Amino acid sequence: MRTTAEWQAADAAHFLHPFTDFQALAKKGSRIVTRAENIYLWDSEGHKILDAMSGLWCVNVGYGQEALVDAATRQLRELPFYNSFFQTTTPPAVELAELLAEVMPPGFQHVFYAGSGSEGNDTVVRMVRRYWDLQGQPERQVIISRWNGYHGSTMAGASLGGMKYMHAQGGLPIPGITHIEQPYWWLHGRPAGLSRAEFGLQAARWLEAKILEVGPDKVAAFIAEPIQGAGGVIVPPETYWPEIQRICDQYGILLVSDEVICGFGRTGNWFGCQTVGSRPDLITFAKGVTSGYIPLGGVMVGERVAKALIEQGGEFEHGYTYSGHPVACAVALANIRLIRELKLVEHVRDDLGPYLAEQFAQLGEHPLVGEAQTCGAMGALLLVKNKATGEAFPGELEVGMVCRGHCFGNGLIMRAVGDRMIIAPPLVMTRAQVDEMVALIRRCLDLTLADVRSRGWAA
Ligand code: PXG
Repeated sequence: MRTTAEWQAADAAHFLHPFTDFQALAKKGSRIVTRAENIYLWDSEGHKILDAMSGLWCVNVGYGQEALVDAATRQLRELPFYNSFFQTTTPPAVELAELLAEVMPPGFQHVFYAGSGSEGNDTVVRMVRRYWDLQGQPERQVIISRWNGYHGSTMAGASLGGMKYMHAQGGLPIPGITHIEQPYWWLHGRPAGLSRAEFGLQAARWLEAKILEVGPDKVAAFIAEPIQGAGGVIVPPETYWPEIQRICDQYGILLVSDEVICGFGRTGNWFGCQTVGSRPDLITFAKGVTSGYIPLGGVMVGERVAKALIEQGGEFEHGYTYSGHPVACAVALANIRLIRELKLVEHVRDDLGPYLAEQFAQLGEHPLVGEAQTCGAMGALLLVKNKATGEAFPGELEVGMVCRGHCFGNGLIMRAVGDRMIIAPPLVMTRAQVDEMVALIRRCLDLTLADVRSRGWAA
């Protein structure tokens, strides 16, 4: 076995990591994660780490689930690959399509497979525009999405996403994609003196204003995450989604629910749209569909779009080599069956979610925390300079990164999105493990507070 330093040297010499300053990482050296079990990781130095991010929002059933390993190895022996292009199919791809239709909200009977969430959203763009072509309204091209939404890193995914720093590299967004502001009450509603409920309606009506600005006959779809994930676990006010649904219905535009993070139990229902009460036409999924054990993504296609594509569409000129990959589908089957067997959706809804909400409400009392939010098995703590006034730390101080450093140092993986410290632990997490995680978070908040005080950043 190589030493940590040897792994780091080889890593720096050859591996360009995603979303990374290559030179800075080469200087610092990567953390080498070598194995995992349940909700824990171990690094090459033997440190045990509580993974409160489920890998990258994906390991819903936790690490080390033999049923998934068995499904993969069995399928690798039986039929490691065959395509689904030329009028062929494979048993795992068919069985998974059937099972997805069972667990999806009513009205979803068809799936288009991709290899990732980004690819799924590329499919969404193609499919939405094709749908309107088939309706005889080819001028309906524009897709509306939100600033600080995340929809992936391909050309279409990054364009749909509202990360300006991504748009700045590569000439994005691609044509026909436009953004509205996000339903982030703390940032946009609170300073304006609006209640959460008032702000939720206002934020939804930004969609209506944008539709009217673009021209209702030119708008194809609205895409959004039920709860923003990578944007910082931003839970919208309860008034937001019903109003979004009303607007989509009124103007006849398609609603796309990007459930790459919210899908497969994360919010305490099978899908986030069930938690927020929306009725999407298309659902993008990835991550939790296989608990990240192997890549798979795709789009569930609701009745309205499926009918047009099937009955009027002729050939749909789109697909990927790995659409319906038999090994990925076999793992997804085992994963979804395990989610059912372990009753993980119910566990999040009735036990883990409520308990986490209680614990986060207590963390919300910490002097450094301005706002604590959870939804099912995801949560965020906003770090503020002044708890009484809600004054933020100046962005350049990167206080979230300071806190994240303390988390790493104390065996906890928590993500920093600006000053929001976020978690999305494996859904198998027990109450005792929540206690363990919350004690670690509290310790890291205390260390961060001491740190920012000693730097003179806060009183
Ligand atoms: N949609 C959503 C809602 C996502 O969260 C994607 C699409 C793209 O999926 P792929 O499989 O192409 O990565 C995602 C991915 C982060 C982080 O830092 C989040 C994601 C990916 C990478 C980093 O929180 N989400």
